[in-house]
Amino acid sequence: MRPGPEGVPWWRDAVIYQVYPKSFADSDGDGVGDLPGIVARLDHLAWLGVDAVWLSPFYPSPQADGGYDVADYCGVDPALGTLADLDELLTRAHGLGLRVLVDLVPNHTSDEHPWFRAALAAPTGSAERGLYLFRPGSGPGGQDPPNNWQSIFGGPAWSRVDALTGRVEDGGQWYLHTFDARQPDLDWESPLVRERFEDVLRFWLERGVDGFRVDVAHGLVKAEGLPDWDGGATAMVMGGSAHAPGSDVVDLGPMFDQDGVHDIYRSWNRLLATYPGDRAMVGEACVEPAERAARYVRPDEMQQAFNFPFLQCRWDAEALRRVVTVSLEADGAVGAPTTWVLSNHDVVRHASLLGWVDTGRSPNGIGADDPQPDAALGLRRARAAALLLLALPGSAYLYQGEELGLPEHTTLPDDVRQDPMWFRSGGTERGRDGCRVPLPWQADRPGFGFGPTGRTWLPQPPEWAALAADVQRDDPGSVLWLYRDAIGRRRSRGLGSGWLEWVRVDDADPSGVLAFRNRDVLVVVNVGDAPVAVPDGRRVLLHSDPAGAAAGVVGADSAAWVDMA
Ligand code: TEU
Repeated sequence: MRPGPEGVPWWRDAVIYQVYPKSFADSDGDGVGDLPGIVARLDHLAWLGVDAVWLSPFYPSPQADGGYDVADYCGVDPALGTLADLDELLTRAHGLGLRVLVDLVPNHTSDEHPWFRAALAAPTGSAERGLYLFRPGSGPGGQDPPNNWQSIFGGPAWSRVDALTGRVEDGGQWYLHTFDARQPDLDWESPLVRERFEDVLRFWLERGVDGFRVDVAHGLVKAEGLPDWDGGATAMVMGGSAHAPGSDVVDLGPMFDQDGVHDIYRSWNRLLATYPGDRAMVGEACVEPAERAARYVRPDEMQQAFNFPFLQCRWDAEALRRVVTVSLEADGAVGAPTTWVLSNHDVVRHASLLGWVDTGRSPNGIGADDPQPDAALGLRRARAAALLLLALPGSAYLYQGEELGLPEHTTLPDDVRQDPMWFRSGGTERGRDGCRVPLPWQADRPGFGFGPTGRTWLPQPPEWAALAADVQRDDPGSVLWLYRDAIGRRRSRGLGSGWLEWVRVDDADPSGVLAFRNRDVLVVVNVGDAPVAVPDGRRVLLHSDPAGAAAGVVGADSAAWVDMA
């Protein structure tokens, strides 16, 4: 594996590529991606030049939430492969110099997890029930939920136990599920839950994983007494986009960002430290403001947390400058590297979000009858955004397919949708299927070469033919090559471990241009309308727009790296 500078752990400046296993590559032709499919395509990631892979859940799961409903934390879903396949994946990835992070889903299990099955079978007040948040209902006979919390996917966050067991229980028992009803929340006040998860961590660390992505890291501990909350559910979802970065503390309610969560990460930090090789954790802590999120990456907690305010930021120079500055300051204050991310499996792909004039919107999915983004504008901006993302100091997260410039599937037929958000919202939220469509590898093969039979568990948009990986490999002007070149230069110039200094490009309108120095590279991102000239006599290392490169300018919605050495 690439040696870091002496004593500097690999994750501080890593480029980490998120694989959503069901949609990356299919080896057996059933239309669902799998672990052998990933193994067969690892050379793509090595060629791209990333440092690590984060695998979204591949565990046994009824797939009520795309695998984030885990029925066995120490296994592999038979549809995705076997533990031996996972071992093979680790060996092959490590052989190619790629680290591997696996997804840990500790806030909730699947309703089919044996722990929950046992809890349902056991009586009220039993030790088995103690692993989860079972509570008596309110109102006469416990007919109403214990409190007014709403599920993030829509509807109440509580479901009745008797609906599952068919047994009437005194006081009408309910169980809490922050997400789908098939994802019961664990009770992290229970020492047994803590013990069992430490075993899960050990299981994977011993198998050789390099660390964990921690799902809903801000949600494990709930406020004592589970008090009512009138803030609704939307405010919890990644904080929404209403709050400016750097704003005051945002109350996320009694279900999120409780002080008690930090004890858990401190204990996991100690556990990881007993294994060799800089094992790391990255937290999905949807917490604002940045200072509050930085508490998850204090020296004795997790190594990284996702930078959701950056992902949600408008295409606006002032807003971007602000979110970058605030993030660097907040993480810098605790000695942690900042992370940068544009897309993941929960949000509309940024090549589509950036194709709207109003880039401040972040809907939960796009449907055929919604206003459609401008694909050409989105792609142009996505190319520029890639040069911003990969020039920033710290660690960068890529979501599978963004290196191909893939847009969201914005016209998926509603009858193929699978996201529980679509069902629980009664069809008012399209959900996240549009960013989870199987990848196009080969333009002229059925299913764009996703697997051997052409089957794909979600249909691919026909326009993806032009974006297939094999077509882009043959085109040095493609998005794929832009990502590869940027990752290579980022490494050779040490940008990930560099530092940022905002500068002005002399003839630029400062309101539309983002310009900074990182080591000996000048980065110019033009989100305005007026073109900016490249400084005289300086060589352009990378440009998101070939026409601008030829003309020696950075035009609207483009970006360049300029050599200042
Ligand atoms: O997401 C946590 C989370 O807060 C989500 O509500 C997220 O903000 C939302 O999907 C955005 O639309 C994690 C996983 O990333 C997600 O895929 C899972 O569905 C969720 O946890 C439950 O495990």
